[in-house]
Amino acid sequence: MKKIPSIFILSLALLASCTKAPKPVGPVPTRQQLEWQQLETYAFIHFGLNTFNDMEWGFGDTPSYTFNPTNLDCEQWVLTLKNCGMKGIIFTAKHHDGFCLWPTETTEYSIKNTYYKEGHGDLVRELSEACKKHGMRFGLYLSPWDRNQADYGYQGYVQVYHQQIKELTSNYGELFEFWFDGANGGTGWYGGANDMRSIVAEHYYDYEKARDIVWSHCPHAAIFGGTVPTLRWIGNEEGVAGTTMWSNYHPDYVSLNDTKALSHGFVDGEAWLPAEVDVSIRPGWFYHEREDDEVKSLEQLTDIYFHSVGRNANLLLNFPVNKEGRIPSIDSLRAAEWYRSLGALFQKDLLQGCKVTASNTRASRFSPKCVLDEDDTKYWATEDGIRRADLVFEFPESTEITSLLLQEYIPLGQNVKHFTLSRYVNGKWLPIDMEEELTTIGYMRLVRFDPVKVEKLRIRFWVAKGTLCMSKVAAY
Ligand code: FUL
Repeated sequence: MKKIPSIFILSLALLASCTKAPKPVGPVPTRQQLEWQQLETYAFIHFGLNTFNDMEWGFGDTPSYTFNPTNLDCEQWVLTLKNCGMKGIIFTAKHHDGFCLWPTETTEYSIKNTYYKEGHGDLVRELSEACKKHGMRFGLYLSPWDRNQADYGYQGYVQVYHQQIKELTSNYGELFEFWFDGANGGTGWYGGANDMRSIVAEHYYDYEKARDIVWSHCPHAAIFGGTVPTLRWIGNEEGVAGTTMWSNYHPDYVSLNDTKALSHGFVDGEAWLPAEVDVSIRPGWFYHEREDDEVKSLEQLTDIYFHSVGRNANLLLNFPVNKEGRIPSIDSLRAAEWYRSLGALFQKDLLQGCKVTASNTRASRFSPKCVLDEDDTKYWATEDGIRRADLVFEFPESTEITSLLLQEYIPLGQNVKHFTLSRYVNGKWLPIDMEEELTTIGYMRLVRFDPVKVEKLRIRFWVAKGTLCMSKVAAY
């Protein structure tokens, strides 16, 4: 038999290995984390006793009868938020004051003891049903800190807290996210004691058990806060993620409130812990009439979008409900204007119709054309070991662009560490000047720049942790 040259066998082996999908780089998202990331924008609703008493952090002694909305309509909330592109709502079932907006069996400090529906109201039910009716995801915020409970700081309260989680997760259908707030301990009414209670949150609340209760009823819920979250806080309430933003994180840092680490993540983090940017459309989280003229401007909201969703994080935008029980029209009109303006900006992908080439391609099924289609299971990938490569888009005619969208194929991890953009005009490659550094991409990176004319656009990926895998590139 004729001997097959070993170089031939080697080439065949290389070819076979390259038609296979690349190996993941570092930690990868779970299916639940991936679905959560794809939500991109959803709303917070802060409503409760604070709304009626012009407070942000009730002390725990405000009489429950002061909760008295006159024209409450959960469908108005849902339709308003749907109209500005929100995919879900997270509702404050209980804030730090301990007042419960559902008829819990754990305390008398609840909606049962108000004039609302003569004590037969249940806002968690009303909102969950309105969300279901209009195809909106539903999630809950339950403050661990409770300034009303006499037992707060002692073991008895932890059982109450776990019982509240059980009531909320077992009676209102599927939840997409459960929020354990990080503000913990301090002064409060505490059943009349009027004192100061300090706790060590990581140990006190038994968050592993709390998580298990959530998942035993709502197995797909993302978890914010506590010791075993599936996502992390971004480290500020201003609506800004770091320009370098890894979804990778060091497990040892989960319980530390290290704001720098939270806003940037870690290039070599061993866990997948994507970030959520929470920010209010007004200065406060709860409604205050005096803030009616401080609703964020279109420009501020647009910056927030680019600095959150555009930097590999999800945006949780808060809408306070007013004393009537409605989202005020100033807020809803502004948010709708913002959504329309984003829609106009992202209306037409100018890369559609371009010829796309790459300096390296793994195999035909990982062709650079994959970055132009809408199928997020397809991606352009380089051969094993190739961590530096170019993607070039050739326009049919000179075209003006002002922004770019990039997405890595994150089911295989987050990979890109640095990239640059250049444009080809009059026979020369020129850099596209950028205000922010172009480091990470992750699930999504949006970059804005002054309008430039391009005949060709080049994205140069300079450094990556492993094989490059890009699922989408678009220009506007
Ligand atoms: C913080 C709370 O103290 C604020 O009142 C608000 O609920 C915000 C979303 O989280 O920790």
